[in-house]
Amino acid sequence: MFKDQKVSYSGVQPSGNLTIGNYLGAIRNFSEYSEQYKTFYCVVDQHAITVRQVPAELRRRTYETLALYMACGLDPEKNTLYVQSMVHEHAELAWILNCFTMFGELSRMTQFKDKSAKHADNINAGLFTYPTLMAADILLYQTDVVPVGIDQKQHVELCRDIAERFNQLYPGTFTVPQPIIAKHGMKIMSLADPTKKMSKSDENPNAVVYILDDRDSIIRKFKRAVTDSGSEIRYDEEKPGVSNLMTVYSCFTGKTLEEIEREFAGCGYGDFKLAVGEVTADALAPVQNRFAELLADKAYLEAQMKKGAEEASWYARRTLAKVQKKLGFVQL
Ligand code: ATP
Ligand code: LTN
Repeated sequence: MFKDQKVSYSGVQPSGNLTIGNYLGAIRNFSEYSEQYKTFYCVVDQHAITVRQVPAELRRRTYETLALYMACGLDPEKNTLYVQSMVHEHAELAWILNCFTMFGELSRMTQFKDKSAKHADNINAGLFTYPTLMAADILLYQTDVVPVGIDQKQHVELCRDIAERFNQLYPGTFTVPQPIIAKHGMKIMSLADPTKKMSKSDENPNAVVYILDDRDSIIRKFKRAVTDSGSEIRYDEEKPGVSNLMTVYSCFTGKTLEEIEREFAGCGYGDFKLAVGEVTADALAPVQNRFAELLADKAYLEAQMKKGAEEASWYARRTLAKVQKKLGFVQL
């Protein structure tokens, strides 16, 4: 579809306030592709309704997520930034892909198992088929690379399997995508329980550092972070608390784990936690300032949403038409 240009595609749900996990594991890495790839970054509101949302909040967060994409450095002139529900081809292709995805495959998805345990009163079919909608997102744009945190690798691998299965039956339909997982920051852990992923829908606000938290809250949350027994600043998988803080420090400063160990040799956890809080607050300050400016201009954000949806639709329409033709749907 793009001749010599490769395609990067990713998405974030407007299901809560975005965290430093979303930033370091995903959004910060999106702009790496802006120059050489054709890039599509989507606010996946249709995925968000697989768990109950308050409509006014979903709407507000959709604007906010789009503004955060831009505040994190994604220029809407160089990247197609858009909202999933504004491009109806996603839902249409998802239905088709449902017919090429096995019940057993979907049953094995760990996110489905986790979310159905967490929302036991609402294990709906959308939660189950969430990965086929995600596959539709990716495959509509003939995507080559999908930058995501490691928790999404399994979904991208399923998307590859679906694409390969479809291509075997109908050759030459889809590009088979690769997941790209950031080396550092692939999985930032909760500050309250460092064996759990930091997640924007966590009920404990102290477990999570939000991109938009003010400086004092950031520093306070890191000060209270659960650490392990001992006092040495050393990366050790047996010590997930301090190792997680070292990962965050490394991501925001660019320093290696060895450099950090040397820098904090002889210091206690207290000093180190303060330093992690400070570098995080410093790194997020420019993003927060730009976000505030963007959010104040709703008309601009809406114009960008419209432009993004028009651009995305142009590509999505072409792939969907190709799929429909291959399947034998009558096209007038
Ligand atoms: P939810 O809690 O609603 O499931 P989430 O915080 O897991 O949300 P998503 O919208 O599902 O966030 O994810 C957006 C992107 O951020 C994905 O690429 C995901 O892999 C990445 N991501 C989410 N949490 C983390 C984390 N703690 N560390 C690294 N990457 C993450
Ligand atoms: N499932 C992803 C969000 C998502 C996505 C995508 C990511 C929806 N569609 C397409 C990459 C490509 C998540 O982060 N929970």
